[in-house]
Amino acid sequence: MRFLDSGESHGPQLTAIIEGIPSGFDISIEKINQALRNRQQGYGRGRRMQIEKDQVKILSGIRFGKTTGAPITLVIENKDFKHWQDIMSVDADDENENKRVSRPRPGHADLNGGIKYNHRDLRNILERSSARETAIRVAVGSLAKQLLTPFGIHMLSHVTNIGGIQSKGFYQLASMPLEQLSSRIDQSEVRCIENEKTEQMKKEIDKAKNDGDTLGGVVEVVVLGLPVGLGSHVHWDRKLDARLAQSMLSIQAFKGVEIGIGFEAANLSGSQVHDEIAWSEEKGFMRVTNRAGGIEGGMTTGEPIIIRGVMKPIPTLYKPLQSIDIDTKDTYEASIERSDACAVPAASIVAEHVVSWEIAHAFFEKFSGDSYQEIKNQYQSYMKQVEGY
Ligand code: EPS
Repeated sequence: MRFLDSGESHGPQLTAIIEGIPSGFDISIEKINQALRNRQQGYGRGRRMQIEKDQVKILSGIRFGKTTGAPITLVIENKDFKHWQDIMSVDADDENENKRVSRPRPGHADLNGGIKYNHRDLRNILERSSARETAIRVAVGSLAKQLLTPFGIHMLSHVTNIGGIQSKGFYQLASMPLEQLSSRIDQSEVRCIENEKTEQMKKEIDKAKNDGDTLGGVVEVVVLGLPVGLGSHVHWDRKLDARLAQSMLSIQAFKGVEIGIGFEAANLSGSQVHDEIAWSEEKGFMRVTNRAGGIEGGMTTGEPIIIRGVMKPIPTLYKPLQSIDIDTKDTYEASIERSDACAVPAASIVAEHVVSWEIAHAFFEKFSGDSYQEIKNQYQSYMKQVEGY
């Protein structure tokens, strides 16, 4: 299973081609569109989100609501393209020297990308490094998520920190039923489970916005209903925790990842960190606690996966930061007209969907086949084997 995506932030569209999806899986376009709507929401977004109305178009690989086994093509139109047609034109005659971007923004890919790809117009870098690309990755992840639903695998995401305002994580919320968690998260404008913290986070965002500044934060994703043994210990590149970390860090502006208790493990002794093993007739093998966050030895333990990612404050600021013009080499103060003050709530949706893709990838590596029926047979036979272990 793999996918490639393409598209510029202000170009005509984002496109993904997904290969290796078995046949016979139910896919709901409405579920993909709901995920896209969720990604567009969240307190702290800028004016661009009033222009875009993300909706997926499926151009291949699905007929009558089911996957056919052929490559699946997804497209999301950029409504803003109509304002950028000249600047984003493919036609050489439309090139306009005056519209060139020569001032790299600190914290962005602009300068490194410009030097590496030898562009004198930094728009060639910023258009592709933009977080607009996360829209198509959410669409791909939503499709992947739907492939896992028949096997009882579900995921949820929320925000646990914005600008230093900390809220409860899944460890403290484990006793709350999934539906209740989910509806409380969806009701919060910043996808935070605690009402009081939601208000505090919104105040921090307002403050940052008034100061021409931006805020980052922490998002957390939980995956439930996993079988034991997805991923593997045998090769570095088959370890599920390593793959999840890679995909989380591939989200624009993400700077760190924690699995389970994460960095807190440095402050504790081994006996306080590792999860004791138990067994019961009804449940088989299990862990008494889940500090490992559902992965040991690069493989799922069968306990929920708990993974967090930290997003840096968006580097496109109204407040000027010092930079250098690549043509004149003069110092200037970089400031920008339009940006999000905080996109952490949106990033929680993105994190949930890149995790969904990675879990589906590992799932279909373990249970491989060309059709739903073939995969279901394999899954059931493995679960029987696990039960008898
Ligand atoms: C982004 C800058 C802003 C965001 C954009 C990501 O876009 P613009 O420069 O057009 O105002 O709105 O996010 C999205 C378009 C999106 O769909 O999330 C950036 O530089 O990364």
